[in-house]
Amino acid sequence: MTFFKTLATAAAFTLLSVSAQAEHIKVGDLTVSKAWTRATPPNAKAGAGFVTVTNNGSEADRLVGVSSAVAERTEIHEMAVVDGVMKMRELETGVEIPAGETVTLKPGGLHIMFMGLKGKFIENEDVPVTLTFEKAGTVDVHLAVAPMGSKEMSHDHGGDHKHDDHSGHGKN
Ligand SMILES: [Cu+2]
Repeated sequence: MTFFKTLATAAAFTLLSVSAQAEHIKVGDLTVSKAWTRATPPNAKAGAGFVTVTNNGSEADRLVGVSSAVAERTEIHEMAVVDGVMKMRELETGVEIPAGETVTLKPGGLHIMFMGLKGKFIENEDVPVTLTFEKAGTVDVHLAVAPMGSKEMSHDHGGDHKHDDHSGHGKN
């Protein structure tokens, strides 16, 4: 009995560590990959998460919601430079995933916004989130936590962001 228990535990553990590195999750016609976030500094109130979604189907879908137990609120945001200033806003109707295309959430663009963080994001750990798509439904993914500041983006909420070119600390 103990032997089988140990085996099962080992198998579960292996699955977890593999998923953190290269998770490709299928839901309906969609594939979710490159799910990641960044370690947060102490007392951070907000964080951003990123995923890549490929639509292998013949109809457009939409990422309409994200939820996670790690934050009080989770929204879908867009960042854009307006008059030389980085601003972000909530996309209330979500993000369209056109048929046959791939949409990438990444620093400086579309992102998942965690607000009211309940704890730190720790490097090499996973942050569980549930994505909701209009047609494909819901899917659980784990965001792999990259080092703090991977691809610099200051992300304090509420204010405007000045665009910062001083991101040259060699990571990424
Ligand atoms: Cu945001």
